[in-house]
Amino acid sequence: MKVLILGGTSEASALASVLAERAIPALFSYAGRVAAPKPQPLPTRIGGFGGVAGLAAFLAEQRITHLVDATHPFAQQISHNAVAAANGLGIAHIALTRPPWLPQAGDRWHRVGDIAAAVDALAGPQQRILLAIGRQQLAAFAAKPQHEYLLRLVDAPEAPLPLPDCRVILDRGPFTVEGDLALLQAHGIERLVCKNSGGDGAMAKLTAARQLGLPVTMIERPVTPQGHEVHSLPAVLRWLGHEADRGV
Ligand code: 3Y8
Ligand code: NAP
Repeated sequence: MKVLILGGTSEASALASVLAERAIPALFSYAGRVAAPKPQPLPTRIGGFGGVAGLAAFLAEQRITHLVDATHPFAQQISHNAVAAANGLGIAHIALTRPPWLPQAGDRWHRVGDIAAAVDALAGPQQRILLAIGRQQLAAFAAKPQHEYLLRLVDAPEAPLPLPDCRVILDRGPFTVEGDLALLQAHGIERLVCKNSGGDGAMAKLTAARQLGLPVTMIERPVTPQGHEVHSLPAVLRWLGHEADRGV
């Protein structure tokens, strides 16, 4: 057995730790989106593969037997490529994803289908907005320049930002409720805009928004064919035939 984990999420890191502890032969892969990705306890490669063909060639040359797609639910392209490359080679594939968040009592969510709908929803008068969607899709919000945006980014922006009135805080999660409460209050945030990423690593801001009674524009995730999909680490270990070991 030799596993390739397509990473970039808390769940991918947790899986990498378990495989390393159990000395299960495995490799870890990042896209190379941030300057210093979190180190992993597995041999790690950073950068794109070169589409489906590049990923298939990597799987073949590395003699990967099990492909685990533990990428983020908004990372659509890599997930599509993973299914296509695994099917093409006839190797085992599983997607480890986390269920979307659901609104709870006290939440003031406005759910939209994509980034463009989130931008359209900001047509009102100026607000102080925490735009917690990372860096890749900021340009769309230039269509609503009237707002004061607070951006949370992993790395300092290299190019000028596309928003006329914005401030940047540099931070990588997982985040805490205390930290996000303090952030929202310190900046007088009146609305959050975020992706329905699921999981625990980015949920703190929603709990903080609920406590402060703030509205949230929630961008629902795209539909991506994941093939065989599970939502827990034990389910992946069972699939790998390693559930018999110590409990997780
Ligand atoms: C490079 C690798 C771990 C993984 C930690 C999770 C949690 C913290 C919350 C907010 C939301 C956002 C963003 C976010 C979170 C975890 C997880 C998660 C959201 C790192 C990482 C990589 C990335 C890429 C980065 C994106 C950006 C998205 C910031 C590592 C830290 C907004 C997604 O500057 C950029 O270009 C950043 C790009 C893709 C989305 C975007 O479009 O900008 N993640 N994030 C991965 C690679 O190269 O393959 O250093 O850990 C990983 C994590 N980010 O092991 O602890 O599990 O999701 N990541 C979102 O959910 O909306 C922040 O601020 O409240
Ligand atoms: P994406 O749009 O689905 O993928 C674009 C291209 O990036 C892929 O075709 C592939 O390039 C490369 N790629 C993506 N993930 C990779 C990985 N783990 N290893 C090697 N190459 C990878 O991906 P994305 O949304 O930019 O996400 C990039 C990374 O950030 C992923 O690891 C993801 O888990 C993480 N992340 C993304 C988000 C988000 O909001 N999108 C949030 C948190 C974490 P080639 O075609 O050249 O192979």
